[in-house]
Amino acid sequence: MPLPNAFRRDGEPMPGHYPVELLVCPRCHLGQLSAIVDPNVMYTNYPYVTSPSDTMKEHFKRLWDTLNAERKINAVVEIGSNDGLLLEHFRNFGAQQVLGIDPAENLVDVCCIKRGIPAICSLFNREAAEETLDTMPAPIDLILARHVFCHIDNWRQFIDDVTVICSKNTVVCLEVPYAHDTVENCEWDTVYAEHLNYLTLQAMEHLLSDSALHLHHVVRFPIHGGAIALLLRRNDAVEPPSASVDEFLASERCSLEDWQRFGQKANEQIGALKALVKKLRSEGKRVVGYGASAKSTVWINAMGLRRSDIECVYDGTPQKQYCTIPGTDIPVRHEGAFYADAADYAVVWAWNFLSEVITKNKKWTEGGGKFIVPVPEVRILE
Ligand code: DWN
Repeated sequence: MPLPNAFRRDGEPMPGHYPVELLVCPRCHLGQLSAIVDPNVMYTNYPYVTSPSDTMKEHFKRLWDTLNAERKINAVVEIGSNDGLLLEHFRNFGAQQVLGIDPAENLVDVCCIKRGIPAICSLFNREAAEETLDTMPAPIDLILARHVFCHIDNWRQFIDDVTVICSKNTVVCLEVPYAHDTVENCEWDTVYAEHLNYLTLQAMEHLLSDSALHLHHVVRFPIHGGAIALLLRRNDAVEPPSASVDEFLASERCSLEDWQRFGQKANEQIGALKALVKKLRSEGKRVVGYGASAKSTVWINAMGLRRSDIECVYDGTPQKQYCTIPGTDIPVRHEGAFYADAADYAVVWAWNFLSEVITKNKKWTEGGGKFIVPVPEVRILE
């Protein structure tokens, strides 16, 4: 599989391919990739920007309300701050001190220059942790890492480095895709080189058992197909853990058999969408993609489809437009051209924003266009 975000324009070298194989621990049912790609290769110049969609803005507000209720947020550090969109929202909600940490030079530029939010351009490591302590004038109330923790190979080192910047009152929030949801909804298209781990709470409990932090509170969010916010506190924190930790542990369903069924269902889904696209094309219908997500790279390469099958994929992200979907000859076109191009069918590879995509393209569907939604079952929205 090519790297899911290795979008290239004409003349730029095509990306390499990497094995994507999911291994599952028989005891804690943690999912892990068998091969680790150097994060510098994946993230130094990163085209993915946090979606500026209404769905994401609503999520930011929900997350702020949850975390601010846990502890009033004045000083917040975001690990994996991308282009600073979340920190800009948190500053508007009331945070006085904000600091981002992100390895993508292109995104840190936007964060610092466009949004005026200070950021350290680095992967999170001990050096970045120490620079954070030197940079933040006040004790840190919140350390936030959204969809970062499961991208990290050495969890123990990450927890140790986070502990360096934690005070007794600091809340650490790791927002991660939840393996329980990934398996239950057959979100197999989120299995790719960036996602090294598919987290279970059992694995988290095991990891933290001999660390300076503990699971303090767990909150579920619908974003990205189902995510959980793991709130960690230092072991000397005064407040006791909430009942949510035991409730989630008791209800967690992610057995070896579940994972095996997940693998079988993924292959069925790949075959189902490929057959549907081929059928529509044989009937002379035009088929495109909507959302040049990492998920679209995974689907299109797994199905082995070409431009003769999927004409193009539409996307609103400037860094992806006029590129090709990694590993294919399929062009990424500006989202603004979608209606005028008037394709017959569009596969929604931004299904985690489905309601928003449907709403913004009502005119197209009213004119006869039909969306195909690939998860959890391949289906045409009539
Ligand atoms: O963990 C990760 C998740 C959080 O984000 C990263 N490893 C990579 C990335 O995954 P993704 O690329 O699957 O993320 P999205 O946010 O599901 O991608 C949606 C794509 O669709 C973006 O390229 C933006 C695009 N889009 C659009 O063009 N118009 C999305 C919406 C909602 C739209 O209206």
